[in-house]
Amino acid sequence: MNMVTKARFGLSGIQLAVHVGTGSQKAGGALLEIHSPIDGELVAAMNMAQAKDVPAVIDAAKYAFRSWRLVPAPVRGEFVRRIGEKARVRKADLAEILSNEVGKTTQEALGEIQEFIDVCDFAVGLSRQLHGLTIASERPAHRMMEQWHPLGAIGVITAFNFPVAVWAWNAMLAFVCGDTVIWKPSEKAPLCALACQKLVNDVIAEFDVVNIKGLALSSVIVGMADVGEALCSSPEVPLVSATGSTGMGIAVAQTVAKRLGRSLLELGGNNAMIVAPTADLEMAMRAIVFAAVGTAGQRCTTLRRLIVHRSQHDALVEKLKKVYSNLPVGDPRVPGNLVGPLIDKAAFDSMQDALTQAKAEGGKVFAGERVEKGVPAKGYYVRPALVEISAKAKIVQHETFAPILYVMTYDTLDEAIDMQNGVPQGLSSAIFTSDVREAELFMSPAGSDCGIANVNIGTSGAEIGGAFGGEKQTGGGRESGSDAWKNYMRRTTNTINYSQELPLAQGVQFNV
Ligand code: UN1
Repeated sequence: MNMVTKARFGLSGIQLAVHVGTGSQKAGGALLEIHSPIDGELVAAMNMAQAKDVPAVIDAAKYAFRSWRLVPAPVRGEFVRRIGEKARVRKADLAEILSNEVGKTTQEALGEIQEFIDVCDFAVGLSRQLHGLTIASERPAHRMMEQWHPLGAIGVITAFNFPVAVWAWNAMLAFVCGDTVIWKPSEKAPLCALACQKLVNDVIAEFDVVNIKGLALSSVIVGMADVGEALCSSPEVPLVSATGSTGMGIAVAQTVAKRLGRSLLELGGNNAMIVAPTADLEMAMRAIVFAAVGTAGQRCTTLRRLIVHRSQHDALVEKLKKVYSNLPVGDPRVPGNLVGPLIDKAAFDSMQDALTQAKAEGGKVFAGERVEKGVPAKGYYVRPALVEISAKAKIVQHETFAPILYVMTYDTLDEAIDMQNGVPQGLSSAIFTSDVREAELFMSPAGSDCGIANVNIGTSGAEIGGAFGGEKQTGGGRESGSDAWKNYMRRTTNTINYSQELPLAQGVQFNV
């Protein structure tokens, strides 16, 4: 029930002043001001929801679930198809909001909206493939099968850096699975959420296959941690999918586990790439730069550690320094600029703190300073940093959400794999090699311990078709493609007896 009270920038007709959820009260929480990271200007202000507003939103989503779960899955797919159609038509508008709100380059913002469109397509196909198994029964004239049923009103908590794509990975799958969705976006990126909600609301209003008018299939609650906490602690919310820092994920996991709910976590990454002796350096260099400085280092898949074979180290570092010196840093809406601003001052400060610590631990820091010339005033623009450092340095164990690339050397692949795996996080990883044995070893059980292990491409920019997520402190969840849909459903095992006897399993005799 957040009302945008002010909104700047040409939203080309996406009306942001939407009521969210189904309640009629205006949110009465603190005023949230959204300043664009591009130039620090105030772009919108709205009152936030509070924890006490959450139960009404959950009730509405639960009420909607009772009908939505009975709509045939392919019809739910048609609903998602129409969302995807609207997203196609409004791609440029959505990308504009995204770029203004979180500071992504226009190209990357368009890419994120494309990810939304792609996952809609994926979910439409899925709506006819929510398959269960049939299982051979040990008893005569018995049949066993599994069915997947809708789960309920689920919570989706998203981070500022991929506010649209990550919601879409969850929500589009959840919709075809028959769930309803309560979305708590980052308070740093509520406008994207409101724009997406508007799009979904339009599809609901126009839907003519079954009547879903007025149903809260999708709700957005803009608020602070108390709102997330209320969502996580409610036994009415069977699943909470959360993306963000490891600290936030631990809090979510503990709150949800206390009531034995399910959580699906996609948390911090500390992604590494191994550059082997046979790597194509030119290709590796392009992959490294996109992965390390794209989105100003603010992806969970951002390349943070480069593990280079000693024979390649000097040539590669020299190439990288040249490229880093000339990276076009500036207004992300200006074509050609590749590095936009950091999200806010706190992000800038934590980058500087990490660089100070790296120096204290013997790291050789190249660049990383604030850029103030030729960029909009008040934005926190930086020149991405390269840091030559030992893998043993403590700072290397941390994910700093900024463009810092730690560079280390190795001699044997086993040593490189140990370095790659030797951090608490386990999201994405890559190797550049032309040696098939090295590539296979890297992907084998003795290789990378991450959820994503790539060969001859970077760590970021995953396609939606694969399951996305990682191990260890990354939280273990898988979203988006493959069989991630199973997270959003509950499984029932059915045993059906079509005989006139009542044999017991395991041959147990129990003669009544
Ligand atoms: C994230 O940073 O939370 O693989 C998601 C990627 C994007 C998604 C990133 N497709 O980099």
